[in-house]
Amino acid sequence: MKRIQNQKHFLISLMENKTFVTLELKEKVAVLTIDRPTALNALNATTITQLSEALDQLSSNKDCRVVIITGSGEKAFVAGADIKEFSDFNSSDAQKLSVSGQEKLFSKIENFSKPVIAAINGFALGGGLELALSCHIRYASENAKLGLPEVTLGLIPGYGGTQRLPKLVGKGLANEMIFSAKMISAQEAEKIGLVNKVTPLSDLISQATELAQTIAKNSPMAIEKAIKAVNLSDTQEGYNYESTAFGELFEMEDKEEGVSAFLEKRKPQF
Ligand code: CO8
Repeated sequence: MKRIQNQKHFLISLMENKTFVTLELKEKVAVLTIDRPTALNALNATTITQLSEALDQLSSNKDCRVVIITGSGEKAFVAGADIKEFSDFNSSDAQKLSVSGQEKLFSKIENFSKPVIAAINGFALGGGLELALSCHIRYASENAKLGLPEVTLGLIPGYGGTQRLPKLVGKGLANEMIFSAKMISAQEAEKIGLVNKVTPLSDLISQATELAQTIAKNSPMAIEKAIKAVNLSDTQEGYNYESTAFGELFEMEDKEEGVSAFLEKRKPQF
């Protein structure tokens, strides 16, 4: 693992040889960039492992409050799982790849203790859209195209797409996207709630960072519990968790600071 210090920010290159992910941490916001432009940033096993390791580092790093995931270049966020890597797999290999990807990366992101924002800077297809779906918030650039083309390969989404997409856009629209394999534009994605905001490509990272910095001012203890509560939405367990977490926060230091600051008419320092 290679660490490069520069004046403005801290750049960590993950693994000496094949570095497919870079991490930049600045003013409490980490940007993870998937960097395999010749394969349109497709997710091979090494990239999944490097993303997973970067998240583990950020999980325990108190200087990081929010993570942004994006792709390198101007063409693709991630054009899917690496088709070349799994083309010869048998049933058991494929199932293992799906399960290990979910554990190592997709579920890890969804259940991460800090907000993760996908900055979709181009194609988000198959496993690439599934990666964005596992993030807590999605911003997209005007040139982005989103879709789940797996059925054109005789497959179905294997990194949680059949589960997360219906929750976000409803079953009907999810079925249409999955069965037709059609790509939709960033603007259509915004209309159906698949992305929160569409920006010019040149503004994508700055606008995602602006949101991240707004979030970073708020209580990390409360946000961690909010992520968990929202992830449990639509289940009875979710309502129970929300009440329990709400109670627990009353005995935590961030609530003391937040409420005191309000009463003293000043900004809280978390
Ligand atoms: N995997 C591997 N390589 C890829 C991928 C990919 N998903 N996408 C693009 N590439 C490569 C191309 O092969 C090409 O490489 P080369 O120059 O060596 O031939 C390079 O990237 C550039 O791509 P194109 O020349 O095709 O670029 P175009 O601008 O003509 O087309 C597209 C762009 C439309 C994005 C096109 O590349 C494309 O259709 N890509 C495949 C998209 C796709 O089907 N994605 C879904 C993959 S399946 C998946 O994600 C399953 C997830 C669940 C897995 C669960 C575990 C098993």
